Amino acid sequence: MVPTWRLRAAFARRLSAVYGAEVPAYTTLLEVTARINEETVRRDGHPGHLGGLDRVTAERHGAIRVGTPHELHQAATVFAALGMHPVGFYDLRDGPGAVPVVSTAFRPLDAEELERNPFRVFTSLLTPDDRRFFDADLARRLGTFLGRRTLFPPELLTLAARAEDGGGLPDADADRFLALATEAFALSAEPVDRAWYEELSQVSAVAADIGGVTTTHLNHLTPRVLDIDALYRRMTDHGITMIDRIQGPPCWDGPDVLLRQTSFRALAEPRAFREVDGRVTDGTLRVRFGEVEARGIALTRTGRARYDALTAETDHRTADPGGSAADHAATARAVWEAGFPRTERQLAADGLAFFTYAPALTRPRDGRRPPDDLAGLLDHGWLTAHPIVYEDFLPRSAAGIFRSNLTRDTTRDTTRDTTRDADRTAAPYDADRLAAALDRPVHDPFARYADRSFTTLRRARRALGLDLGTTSEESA
Ligand code: OOG
Ligand code: NI
Repeated sequence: MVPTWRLRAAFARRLSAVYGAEVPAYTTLLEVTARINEETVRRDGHPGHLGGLDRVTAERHGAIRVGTPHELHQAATVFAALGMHPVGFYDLRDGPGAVPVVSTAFRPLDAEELERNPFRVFTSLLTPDDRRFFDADLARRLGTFLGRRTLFPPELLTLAARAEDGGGLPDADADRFLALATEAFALSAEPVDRAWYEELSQVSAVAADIGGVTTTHLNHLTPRVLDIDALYRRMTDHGITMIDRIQGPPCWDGPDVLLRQTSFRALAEPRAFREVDGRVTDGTLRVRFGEVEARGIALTRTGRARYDALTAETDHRTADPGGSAADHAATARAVWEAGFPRTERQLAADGLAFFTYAPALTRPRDGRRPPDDLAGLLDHGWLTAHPIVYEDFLPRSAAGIFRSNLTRDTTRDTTRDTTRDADRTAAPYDADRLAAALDRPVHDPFARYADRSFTTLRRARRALGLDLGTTSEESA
């Protein structure tokens, strides 16, 4: 019997092998990442602080895009077999990098499962009923096209359901399931209908990538690196063109929080096309790329609000379009130094980040009772705090990642944002609508982190003989 987590780890490995064969620059990225991780461990010691080295070495996230709620539901069935569940709702349809999708991330929920293998897949759903992007006629034709295709064969879905029910699969079935699941996300050799793909590209390259072909495919696969600034320089030295900066928090000497990501631009890949006259020709498409990420500590809602405010402040100060990437980095660092705690202890005491807590092994023996507040408990050595890794994504970085790889901007009619004509407005999408399509709950990431933090804090307080009444989500 192959248990769920082994299926997940094997699936991540197989996808990585397929993607490496399809996109050679990804293999270079993996090599450079492994080298940087080794060097970082040698220089700074074992990084167990934010996940063990085994976890980090195997750690990947993928990104896929589907066309209909039905396809999303099926993708969820496959991921559930791998112990990956929908967490978070991301609406990427607004702002300067708007793309016509809403997204969630499938990932393991529990700490032990994450440590075994944290494979996660950022999954986006096309929104053809959003009239700011698609007119009614195009939406109808998209619906017809998408309704005719099958992304996931019935055998795969049957095996997936069995794996979910049984918490794994017998060896032979496991192999078959993994082969079918991997194949579902490989690039297809099926010719692309040139006229249809082009028509959708006029609206959005992402719409064409999703709705212009009869299959789905991995859009990118992302390893985790321990020093993303070093990686960015090294990839540039290798002659690989990176996007102009690292997304997320700046490089600074305070705690690593949330997520920092960067990528190299999409490369031209050979694809077959079917022309209007029926001929099949060779061509290229530029949609798939390589991305790398560094993960830090999960922030509470208050911490996240602080992060968003500092990001807005940085934007404001760097609004001058003539500024270089180096100016941007220096400004961002200055803004953070003025506005963000410099230590993990301060993050914990201010309720800005999530930690697990444990009674200190050697506690004060001065006869005094432990203080009641978290800051006091940490300062006087009663409790130790261990950071919780951020396991999710950032909508702004996601939009930046999408956008950086589009050759052409999305056409979105912004006059339709506020119009009263129901026929022309943004289609309402939220976590509930996504949950209905999935027929599964969409988990709230903050609630997951808070729950874990809370449980350990309550246990630690009980061990110190303190009451449990004063803990709130934000102090956890
Ligand atoms: C997904 C973009 C989001 C990330 O790392 O933020 C993402 C996509 O391009 O389909 O993967
Ligand atoms: Ni990504």
